[in-house]
Amino acid sequence: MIVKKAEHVITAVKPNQYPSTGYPEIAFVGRSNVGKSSIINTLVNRKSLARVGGTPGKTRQINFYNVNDTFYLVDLPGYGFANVSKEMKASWENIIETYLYSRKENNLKLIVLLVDIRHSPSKDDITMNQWIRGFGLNTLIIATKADKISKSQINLRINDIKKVLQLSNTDKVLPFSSEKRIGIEAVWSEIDEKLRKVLEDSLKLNDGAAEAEMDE
Ligand SMILES: Nc1nc2c(ncn2[C@@H]2O[C@H](COP(=O)(O)OP(=O)(O)O)[C@@H](O)[C@H]2O)c(=O)[nH]1
Ligand SMILES: [Mg+2]
Repeated sequence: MIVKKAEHVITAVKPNQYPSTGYPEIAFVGRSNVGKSSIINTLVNRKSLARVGGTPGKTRQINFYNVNDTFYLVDLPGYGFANVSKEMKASWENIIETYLYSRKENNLKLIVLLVDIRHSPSKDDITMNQWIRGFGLNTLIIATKADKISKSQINLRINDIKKVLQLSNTDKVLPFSSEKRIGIEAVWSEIDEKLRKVLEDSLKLNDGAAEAEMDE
């Protein structure tokens, strides 16, 4: 992916604040502090487009980033932080759930679940994984902070994550590091594939419409 343009479009809470251009969306979800904002910066090659390392749990909004006027990278609120009130937990759950509900049919083409490569997925990660698969969404798992472990450990950790999340053999878990820039190509190639499908589908629709016109 050649990123010619990357800009913050809006910080949204309610669906009526979401962008209305209809561009496909790739959304990032995961625990607070797992590296969601960092991966967005790394993918678009910008130091601080998305705000990194904010007070965990403070960002209960959804940030939309326009890439190349073609699609959005979407930074969803982080979950799983300690010392959070029930109200606050319900509030982020509601924000994520509302987003998934309103975008699953048309806009949302891939949801990327981030887990820390060093740890087994948490209860919240397991719930989130089941939840997004329940929605029937295309899902990609990324194991972040791969620079924090030795190369020889990477496959062991990936296999543990697969096991705990009960993934099938065909499900991918990609190691990633914003710090050491590991895995960028692999993640873009997954995103590219989904965006290509969107384009193919819209061409098919157009073809269908043209054929219908010729039949008349
Ligand atoms: N070592 C290392 N630290 C990272 C990596 N990605 C993010 N971090 C750090 O983890 C913290 C949280 O990152 P952030 O992107 O804000 O996480 P978010 O809360 O999920 O958006 C920050 O201090 C980052 O510098 C990585 O790949 N390697
Ligand atoms: Mg963040």
